[in-house]
Amino acid sequence: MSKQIELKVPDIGDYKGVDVIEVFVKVGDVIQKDDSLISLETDKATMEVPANTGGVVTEVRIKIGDKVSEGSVLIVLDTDAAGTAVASPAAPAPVAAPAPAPVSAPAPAPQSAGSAAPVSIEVKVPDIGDYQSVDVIEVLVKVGDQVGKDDSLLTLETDKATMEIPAPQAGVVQSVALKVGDKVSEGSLVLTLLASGAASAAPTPAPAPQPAPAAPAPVPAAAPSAVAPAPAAAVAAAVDESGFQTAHASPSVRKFARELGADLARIKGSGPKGRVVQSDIQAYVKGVLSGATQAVASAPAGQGGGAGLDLLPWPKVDFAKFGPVESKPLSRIKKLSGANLHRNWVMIPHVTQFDEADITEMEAFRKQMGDELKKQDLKITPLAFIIKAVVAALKKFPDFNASLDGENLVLKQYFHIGFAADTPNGLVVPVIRDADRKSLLELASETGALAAKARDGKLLPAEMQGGCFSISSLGGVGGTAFTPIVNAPEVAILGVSKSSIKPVWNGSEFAPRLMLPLSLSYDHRVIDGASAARFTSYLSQVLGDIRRLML
Ligand code: CAO
Repeated sequence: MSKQIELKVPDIGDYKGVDVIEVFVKVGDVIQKDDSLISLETDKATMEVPANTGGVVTEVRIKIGDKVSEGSVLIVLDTDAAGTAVASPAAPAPVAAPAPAPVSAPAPAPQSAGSAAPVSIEVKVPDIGDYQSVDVIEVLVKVGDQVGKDDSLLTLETDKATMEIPAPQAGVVQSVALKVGDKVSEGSLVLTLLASGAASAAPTPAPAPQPAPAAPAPVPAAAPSAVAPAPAAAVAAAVDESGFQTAHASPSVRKFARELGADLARIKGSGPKGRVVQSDIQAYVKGVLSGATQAVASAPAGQGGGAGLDLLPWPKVDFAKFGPVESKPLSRIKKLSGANLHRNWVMIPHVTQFDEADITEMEAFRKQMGDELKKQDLKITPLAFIIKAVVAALKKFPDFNASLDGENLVLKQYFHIGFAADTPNGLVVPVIRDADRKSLLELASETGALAAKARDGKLLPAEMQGGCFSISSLGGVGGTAFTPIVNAPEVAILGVSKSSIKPVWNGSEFAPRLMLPLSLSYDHRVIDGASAARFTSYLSQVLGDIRRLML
């Protein structure tokens, strides 16, 4: 015969008529002792009410928005249902009450008490150097949590670092004395712990806090995936820490979001007053994994501080309704380069600087050389000259031969130049290593060989790595200008369009000159507009007078 018991709201201090803001269970759920049933919110704190026993939920008597007080019935539980893992069979009593911080609560029984009786200890903020009144930015545990020795209890933030305060020993959290936003110093009470085992009889001082490399940085780091060569992981795009901390969500939901690497700041809450609830996180993560949501590192949606891409879902159209169609999968290269291009386009603030180089003389020289080279079965195109000129400009403007690494600029002392190559399967960017040490002819033969390899799909991964700056030449195809996308982690890319004869004023008359259009896209976080204009002017001068390439 089944045994039905009612689980009620325990002693929650002086609070009456408290809002139910989340309900974690539904009829049919199999729950364990200490599983959270509901989340309550007062004007001061959020608290979760755990089950004091396990069983199968047969009735849920409350819903979000209800107001409850001590003794209100939450759910009815069948503690004898087959297959139920009941942690505490002898506990059909009213709910043992973990109460909210800072209200101290009756202690839940420890999971394994060991031979010695558990002892209640106070955990205090240990020696944290000279810091006083340090901000609590995260409370990582709640009443009823089982913690292990050295598990992090809370995160503090000074103007210089974040640090986590570890548990001095294992046990069950009885009460939490702090909340986010409190200020603490050495000796401030963090929580009381029902320490397990004999060793707990004498509370050990908590070890000194460690700098927390994985913890939120005081200042959100510069978009890390801007320098990551691989496509950004979907869910774990850079978390907006300040947004995360101020997001409206309960501690357990925060913990859940942390575990999944989901940025609370980007998640719209469906709970009361826009509170983010667990199902919002699940829906968000599902959306990211299915591609419907973009987890790009941008600021949170609708929060003045630089709204995120709160985009509409991609339009779903039945194209066949409008005429015959054929569906063809994207090539592997297109899928890979598409993800990289998308990230670069979204994460890098692009500006494109346009210019023109007078290549009349360069072309005359190239043609002259070309006739000679033909006899040796060699070909030289404008690209080899452009690579040479780009290397000269990179030497003069080293910020263009750099990558962002957090708040540092990594300046490269080598000159590996990538060039976009159009292949039947999509775009690839082979890299010419040490272009500064190669002659025009070497550059011409190497670009030719790499382009042929690219077209045959035979480029090795090493031949596409280590680039400092890229050139995208559409000169052989056509067009007057375009805006290439910076190839992260590089900070600039040169687009080259088709040269054409134009009338150019030489001081006394218009003369026909062969003009080469240049389009330099750059990362405006690293490069200023004036530097970009200087870079393209210098490039034009060098291409206009190739004797400078000898310098
Ligand atoms: N203006 C006028 N003519 C040009 C030119 C320019 N800027 N650049 C090249 N040409 C000419 C060449 O001289 C050659 O003519 P001839 O055969 O009469 O000498 C012809 O155009 C074809 O050149 P090419 O394209 O075979 O050789 P290249 O060295 O210029 O380019 C490569 C090699 C691999 C860059 C090119 O084949 C290619 O794939 N380009 C496309 C790159 C691309 O898709 N970029 C867009 C990426 S999205 O940002």
